[in-house]
Amino acid sequence: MSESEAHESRALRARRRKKEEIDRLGLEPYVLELELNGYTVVPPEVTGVTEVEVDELTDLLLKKSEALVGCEFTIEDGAAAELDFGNYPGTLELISGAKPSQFQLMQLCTFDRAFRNLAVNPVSNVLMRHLIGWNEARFSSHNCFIKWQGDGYGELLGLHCDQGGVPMPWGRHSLTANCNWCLTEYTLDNGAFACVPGSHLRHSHPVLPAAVSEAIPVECPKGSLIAFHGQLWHGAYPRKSPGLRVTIANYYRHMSIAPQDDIPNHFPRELAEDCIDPKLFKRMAGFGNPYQSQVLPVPRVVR
Ligand SMILES: O=C(O)CCC(=O)C(=O)O
Ligand SMILES: [Fe+2]
Repeated sequence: MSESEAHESRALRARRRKKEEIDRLGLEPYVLELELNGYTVVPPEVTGVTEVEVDELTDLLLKKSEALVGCEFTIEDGAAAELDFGNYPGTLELISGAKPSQFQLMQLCTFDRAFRNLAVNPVSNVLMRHLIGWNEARFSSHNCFIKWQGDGYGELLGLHCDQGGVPMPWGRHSLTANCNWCLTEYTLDNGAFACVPGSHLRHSHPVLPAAVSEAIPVECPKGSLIAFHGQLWHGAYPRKSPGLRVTIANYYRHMSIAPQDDIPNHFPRELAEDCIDPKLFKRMAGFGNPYQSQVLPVPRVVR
């Protein structure tokens, strides 16, 4: 078999495997939405993540928040004390100059097996591998947003593309893609995800402020998964109601893109074994990159 035949059969194998997985999990309608709109909302009945699991993830995140911030957190009432970020200007808040009303917890897969199990959820992984490349998709980072009543990202809704750091021109390929797991119900007043449907086909950064009037809230029940393309124009509406919006963002990348969190080199291997699908976790983590040592042989002098 020639090298090009071997390459082609690998690509064909990946395509066949992808189709089998999409069919097996009943994901065709969600894949079509991803293609058309750049995002899709997958209900808990389809992801297989139960309410008990959602509550367990939420409890772990609220406990971690309490440990880091120093006061109790509940979904109904939010933080039990007034919080102050000092002069911290936020990240996406910077676009509008809004005062931050959320914080992020990072490296979730180091916290607990429950987060590692979510990271290898078969439905989210098939959707991400569909967008990025069946063999080429890898984890980028695993984060959580804890958001309360306030200005959110301000008037411009923090609209951005996740693959914004990739040099232009962008092709139709998703070089990064994202899974937002909504651990609390998303409504406009609760501070829902905002996006411009179909904007991933414009292959550009959002045009502001015009994009704000094109944006829509993505409203969905607790436990839903919002999966989206790296070029989708998105952000979020401010939370107007009391209490908390809790979201896990499991972010993926093409293997040619640097990870946000250096999982290949720094994630503890023994933790990767401790989850429901260690094989998939290790594959998506991208452990074992060659070229960090003398991986190829050198010839020896003939005597
Ligand atoms: O705050 C939000 O809901 C938007 C999150 C976001 O931009 C992301 O996960 O990439
Ligand atoms: Fe984003």
